[in-house]
Amino acid sequence: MSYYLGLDSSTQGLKAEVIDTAAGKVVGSFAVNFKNDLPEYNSPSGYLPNDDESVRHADPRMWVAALDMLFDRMQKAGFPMAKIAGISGSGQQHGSVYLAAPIPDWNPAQDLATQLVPLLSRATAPIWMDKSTGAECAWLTEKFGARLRNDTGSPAIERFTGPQIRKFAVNEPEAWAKTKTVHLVSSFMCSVLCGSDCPIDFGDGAGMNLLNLHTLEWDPDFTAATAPDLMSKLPPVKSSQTVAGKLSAYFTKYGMTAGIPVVIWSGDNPCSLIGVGGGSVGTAVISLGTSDTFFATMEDFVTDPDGCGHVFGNPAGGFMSLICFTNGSFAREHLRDELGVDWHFFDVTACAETQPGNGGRLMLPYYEAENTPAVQAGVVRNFDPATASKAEQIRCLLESQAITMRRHSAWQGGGNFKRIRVTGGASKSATFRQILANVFQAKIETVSIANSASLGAAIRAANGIEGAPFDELYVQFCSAASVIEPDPALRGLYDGMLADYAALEYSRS
Ligand code: XUL
Repeated sequence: MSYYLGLDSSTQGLKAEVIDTAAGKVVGSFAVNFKNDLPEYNSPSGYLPNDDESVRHADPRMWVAALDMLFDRMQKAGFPMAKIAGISGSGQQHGSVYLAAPIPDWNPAQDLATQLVPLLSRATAPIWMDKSTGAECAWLTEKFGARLRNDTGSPAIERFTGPQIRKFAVNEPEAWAKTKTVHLVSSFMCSVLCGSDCPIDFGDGAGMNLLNLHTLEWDPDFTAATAPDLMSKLPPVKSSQTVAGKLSAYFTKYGMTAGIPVVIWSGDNPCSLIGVGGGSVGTAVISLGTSDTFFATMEDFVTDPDGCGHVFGNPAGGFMSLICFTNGSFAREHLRDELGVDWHFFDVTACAETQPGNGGRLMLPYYEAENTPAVQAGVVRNFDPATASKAEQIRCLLESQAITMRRHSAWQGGGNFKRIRVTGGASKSATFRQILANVFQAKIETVSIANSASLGAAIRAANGIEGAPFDELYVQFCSAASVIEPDPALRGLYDGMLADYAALEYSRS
């Protein structure tokens, strides 16, 4: 019997899924929530308060305290910890941890958070929500132009780790000089498990503006320009199937077996791609969260000519795309509050009362500054909302969100996916799923496991350790829970609206 543990160190907490590959089922799901379980870190949403709204840093002690708490919880719940044969993990992408000393083999007499303090060269870790590196991005763009995008898969992006490292090195040169290692959240948590520094994988490494995706090595020009001596401070970068190390004996206090293999961690989006069974060509994934993300396995390495999308390493080999739409559930919640309706009206009644196409009504739903395309906040409609019913305004938002996803995923085949798997809170809405099916003219499938990143990590552990092929693991753990077929009669309608949407976008820029 082989149990594999997948961990997900996410913005709001730490989650775990354990899979049994012999029985083909999930045998345990556990979680620690930063707001409810670790209030002493003053980070209810996963980051520390800051007077500057653009700055979003987290306390890395909270991440390791969550690890102690999670394992303690699993053991106290009677979970057979000794049956875990291997571990991998997923981390919120782009966040970075700065260490002045190597990760040691931990002393079981003290907790992890206490032992971490003397190792840190920077008390806090910038996370993916940080938007404070505009100047650094401008500098890197000026220096490298399109080369940055062509070689790393992304233009300079505020939340990406390279610009974040540069800001720290320029503003705090003494602390930078003391820094011996810069970890991502993923490689940091993996190192904590192993009690020694571990590498970064191609999936998460590609979110740094530092990894050359043609050579799959740290790019000497980008690293040299980003910060002094950066190359010597980065962990090695390795394939996502690498066994990074062995579990530290520290964790035997939770009943785990010292020395079991730990597969290199990856980013949460690469792990989710695996967790929803999307690691091979042909399936795209839409994750409907605060932001909506669209990601897919890529046939070839291509970059977004508009500079909005990203390319990351695919943990199953090759590459994956990722496009992030800031105004996802954020916009849906905003409109729902504005109209004063409940979720049942929003998710069910509104679409039942209106027709596909909705009289051609479209909107650019930029309730807050949008990533894709990169524009300031400001909602634009091609109609006067005073002339439309609440139901028509809601259908307009959902159809516009589906159309912008199709439009901005076209660079990597967005119009041609025949199967799309949807996850995230808003994927519960069957009407939104039907709109997505019609706009993309693709089957829309849901999956039964909500925590796709931790499930993906567990699958990656089974693949990396047992050698179980991903396709077999997808059949075991990622089957579709529901399928919605597109209505082929609506193809022409939405092709036309796609062109109208593009015209509306141009009219704004
Ligand atoms: C992706 C990104 C987010 C974080 C969330 O580029 O910034 O999806 O990974 O955890």
